[in-house]
Amino acid sequence: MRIAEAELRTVALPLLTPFRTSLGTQTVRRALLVRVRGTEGEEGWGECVAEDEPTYSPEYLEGAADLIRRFLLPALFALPDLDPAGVAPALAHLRGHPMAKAAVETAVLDAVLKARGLSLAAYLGGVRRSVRVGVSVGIATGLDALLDTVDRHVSAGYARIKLKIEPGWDLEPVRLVRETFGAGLMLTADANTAYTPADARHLARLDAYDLTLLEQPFAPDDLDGHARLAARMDTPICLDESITSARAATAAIRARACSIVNIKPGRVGGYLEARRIHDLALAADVPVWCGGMLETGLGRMANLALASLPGFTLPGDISATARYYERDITAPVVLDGDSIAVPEGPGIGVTPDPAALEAFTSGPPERLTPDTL
Ligand code: OSB
Ligand code: MG
Repeated sequence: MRIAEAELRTVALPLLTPFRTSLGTQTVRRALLVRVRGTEGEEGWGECVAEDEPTYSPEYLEGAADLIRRFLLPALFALPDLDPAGVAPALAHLRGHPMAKAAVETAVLDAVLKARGLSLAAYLGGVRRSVRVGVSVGIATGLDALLDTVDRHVSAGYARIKLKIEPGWDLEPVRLVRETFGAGLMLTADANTAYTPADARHLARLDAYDLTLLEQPFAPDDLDGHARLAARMDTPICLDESITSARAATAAIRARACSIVNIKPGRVGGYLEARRIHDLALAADVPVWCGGMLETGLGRMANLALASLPGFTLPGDISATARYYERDITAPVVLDGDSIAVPEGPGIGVTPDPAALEAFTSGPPERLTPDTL
């Protein structure tokens, strides 16, 4: 089968509360959705996790849409056979843009697996029917507000709390949350590159608070800085922004720049590359967990499939719909205890709800066929 038609649309979902990190504040999540239809009628969806601005990564939503429209879909329309494993090789001559590539590969995976009646979790080699999950808590307006937010998520049942930190919002919030919720709370901190190696002594003071990991303190390309910090801290260093491929993961692990890896399919070019990172990390005894990009239900359902692989031993940033949005574009993702069920249906296991799509889509969806190119 070939791709007969594709559609690009942008949805805009208001966040229930603003999400502030060291990179900026988000109040609305805009997401680029890719739908493909094969020549035998099967449909598949993919969510592109590129954000409005190129702050977390060099990609951004409008740029990703342009790339998909002008380069990625034309390359895929030329493919005689829609094998998911053939998508990345067919796009490899186009440099970079992992988030855009991941979105189209996911749409193809969803279409092909739906046609085969196979779930994404089964295809990837998942071994769990539900996965433990946590919440990523943004930088708050004050310490009282932070404690209220953490209390709400702990009461809801989440297995782990991750605090966003930056210079001026680090030791005190971490200390207070540890003191208030006790030794039993699994707690981590994510700096989103807000520090430099000159801050190493300051960051080492986080060792007092028994964090499960410290995520990405330094710039994405500073493997050496992370390795030197890892050598002087007891807290395990986890990399997020630095891990852009399986090769980058191998280099980071070899350099001892991290002892834990955050895997985000968008950041690494798709679920198949994400699985390669899982495999190499498992072989190296490096725990992994599934990160998040404030995805809609579509992206989070797919992430649940990835997180069901055996090496995902730490709770992921895959929270229930109620943590992000009043209304989702899929059936709501719900928490069950400290876990979320892995979808069992074919492909991603969900399809966006047409009424919700209608309500959230900004501008007319763009339809692309081999003839329109
Ligand atoms: O660094 O993990 C991050 C959201 C957007 C961009 C980067 C990050 C995040 C989060 C939120 O931490 C995770 C989630 O989707 O809940
Ligand atoms: Mg992160």
